[in-house]
Amino acid sequence: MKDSARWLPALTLKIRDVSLRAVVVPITRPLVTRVVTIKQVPLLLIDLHTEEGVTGRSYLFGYFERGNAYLAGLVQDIASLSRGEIVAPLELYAKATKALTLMGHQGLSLMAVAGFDVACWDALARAAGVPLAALLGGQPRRVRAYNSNGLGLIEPSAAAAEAQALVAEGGFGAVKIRLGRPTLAADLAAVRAVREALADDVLLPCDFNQGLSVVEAIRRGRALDEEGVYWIEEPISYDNLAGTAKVASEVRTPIQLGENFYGPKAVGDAIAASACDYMMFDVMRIGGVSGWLRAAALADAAGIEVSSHIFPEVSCHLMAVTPTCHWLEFVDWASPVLVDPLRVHDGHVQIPQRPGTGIEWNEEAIAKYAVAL
Ligand code: SMN
Ligand code: MG
Repeated sequence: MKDSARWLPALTLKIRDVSLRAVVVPITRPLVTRVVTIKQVPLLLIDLHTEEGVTGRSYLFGYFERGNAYLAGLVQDIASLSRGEIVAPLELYAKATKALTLMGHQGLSLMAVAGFDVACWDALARAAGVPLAALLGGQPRRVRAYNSNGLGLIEPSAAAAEAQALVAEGGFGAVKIRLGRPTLAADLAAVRAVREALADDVLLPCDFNQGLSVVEAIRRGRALDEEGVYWIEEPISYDNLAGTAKVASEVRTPIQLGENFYGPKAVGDAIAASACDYMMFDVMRIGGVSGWLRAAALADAAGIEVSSHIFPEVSCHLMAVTPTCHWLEFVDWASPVLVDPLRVHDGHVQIPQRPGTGIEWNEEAIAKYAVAL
């Protein structure tokens, strides 16, 4: 046994292997966006087994069914590489990203590293007997959330009714509307209908899902400056930082970017480019818990408020230790396969008072939604 292993006996876990399962889960409110229509979500469920009998859990979002299989191959490779190692997530993260260097530091390889990393941190928190937020030095508190289920590119009257229902579902203080209809007039009609239907103090961020050109983003952004939207998310292609910086300088409403940032370096690049006013991290793309902590430090240094992107079960713990914590994005997409889905009350998600992230698989549901890998 290594010295380091003797110093912290409670946290000494050794990696045995991972088991992976794929499910396709129906969602209650289908989401039509500018780039994709989501009616069901393919999830890759990860169980990280240790020699000590503690199991760490996480899940990845394959986006489409084959996506799960691509990710699964990489997660298995990372697990084989890590077999017999002590669960020291920062070291394993470094080792895995190094091993995948020639596959690239972004995209699928980083998503797979992230899935493995979250499972490692979950295992550690379970071994320590504390919620992940507590292991990271925070408190398992309540985190302010917006309801991001639904409110896609639908008719204005339907959007207005859906927005009211979404607020009522958990006393939410904000809901997000997707934009990027064929015309500015159509987007404005939807925003006005929804704004009208909501109380003045309910915030209304909007999301273009990268659908516009720089010129069109400035045109629509300036029009939205008059409509009471809280932020404008991904107006143009996510990796056009100079373009987004131009949009941000021409539009008064804060520009939100980040669900497609791959790793902390992307955060540094966006800060250097003054690309946006707000940031949101996706735990799968930012590099798991390890990647998030570093990304959050960079955002803090730049004075940028940080929200989360999907994965609310893990993100709530990370938001609790993010110095510039802003809004948690709440979606219930993974809820059907969880024993105890997140609870929302008064517009806040309560971090589960259980060891780890709180993710426990609902085996019956998994059997029902299982698909081949
Ligand atoms: C979104 C789009 C596609 C999948 C998940 C989420 C959206 C969001 O951009 O930010 O909620
Ligand atoms: Mg988005």
